[in-house]
Amino acid sequence: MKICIIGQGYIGLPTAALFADNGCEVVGVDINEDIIRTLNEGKIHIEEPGIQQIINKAAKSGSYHASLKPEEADVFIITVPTPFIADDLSCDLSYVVNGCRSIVPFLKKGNVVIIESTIAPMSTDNQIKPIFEEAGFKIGTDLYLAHCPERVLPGKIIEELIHNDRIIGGITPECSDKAAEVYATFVKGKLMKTEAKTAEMSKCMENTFRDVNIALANELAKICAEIGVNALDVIEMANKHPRVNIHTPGPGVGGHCLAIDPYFIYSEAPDTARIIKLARDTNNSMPKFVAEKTREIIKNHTSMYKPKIAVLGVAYKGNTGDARESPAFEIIQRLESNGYEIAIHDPHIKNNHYVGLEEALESASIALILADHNEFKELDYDLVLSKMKNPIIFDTKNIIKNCPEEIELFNYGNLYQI
Ligand code: SAJ
Repeated sequence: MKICIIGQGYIGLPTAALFADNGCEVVGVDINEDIIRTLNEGKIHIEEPGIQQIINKAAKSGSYHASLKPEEADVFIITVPTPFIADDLSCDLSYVVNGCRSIVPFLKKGNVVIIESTIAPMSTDNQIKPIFEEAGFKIGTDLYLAHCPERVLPGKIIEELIHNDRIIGGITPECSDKAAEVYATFVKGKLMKTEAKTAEMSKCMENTFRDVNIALANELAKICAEIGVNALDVIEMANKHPRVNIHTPGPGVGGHCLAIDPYFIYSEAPDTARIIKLARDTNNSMPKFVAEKTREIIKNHTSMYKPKIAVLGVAYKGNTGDARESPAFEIIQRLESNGYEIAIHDPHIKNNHYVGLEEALESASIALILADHNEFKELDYDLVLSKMKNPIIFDTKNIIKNCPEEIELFNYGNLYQI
């Protein structure tokens, strides 16, 4: 089976790697020349465990190559980004539509086309199907079209691609059958067949469920800071109830999924999707809250003339170099506009403006933890004590345990004590 995958990003590349590793011939297509060059040199451009080894093996055996242009194949998979349109918060399908148009000249009868990108409910029926029908294909007999959303967690992509259950949303039952056969190549989880619109809504709702629950945790943290309760203790106690699972409050919600997908539902039914929108607004308010609390800590607990803030971590997710939609950027920008000197350190992100841990901590008034990297869970406290005069840590990810007494620690458990 030959597979052509449009988009070689966080999802397209690992998917390509797994098909190539399981007996398929794979061409990975991307519009970015640098990415194609990097991949054809046998290197990968994302930080994700396990992929480099598989790509090395596949490139050697000839089962994988990267290209700027699609090629004829049996199966076409679209894994391109779907941002939202700022004006009305709707799903921007332009990359998906362009990807679909780009494969039309290479399509033959009997091919399978799968959209993996997260898309708003009804997109496959209303916007994607017509592209192939206009090209003369009858869906369900000449061409098999399905929406099979990816649902993997960065950092564990390979494991989750193989073991997670998969939603297979065909335009017709025949489309679902054909798409399921494709994934049966390597997926060990269940292949659950359904309609395209159900698959679209399920995927958007999975991330909305999480976003709404995080918003509840963030709201709890704000209420506790206001009325003087330890939010972290509350969460620990409440979660001992067998049917309660309060999520973890943090600096806001980042990433390309939770911060975006709920809008796809909201924009389809704005008058009805009220909790969904309120949750987005609550999570979007967290960077302002963190910046305000940081200012309060500095004001009440330091006497420096020109305070310096060491920002530890900008990635939206711990132990990855992924900073897409990270709330850290708004926090940094707000604090910078207040005139603070900011030194940024993120051991997982290469950036000429970022500095090493020692340099970031040097004479800093406060260390502000914005990412739950393992490096910060086990901070070198001797270094902190030697570099900072009256060390204060504001841990917005609630990861610091066993902090020495000489360091003043703020987290969502004691914000009311600022
Ligand atoms: N976060 C909190 N509190 C929590 C959990 C997360 O503040 O209790 C924050 C994180 O710090 C991060 C953001 O939420 O900024 C999102 O992180 P995440 O790890 O929950 O999710 P993503 O966006 O990396 O991946 C999600 C996953 N969806 C679900 O868990 C329902 C993944 O399975 C999806 O494949 C992915 O979205 C996607 O591509 O849609």
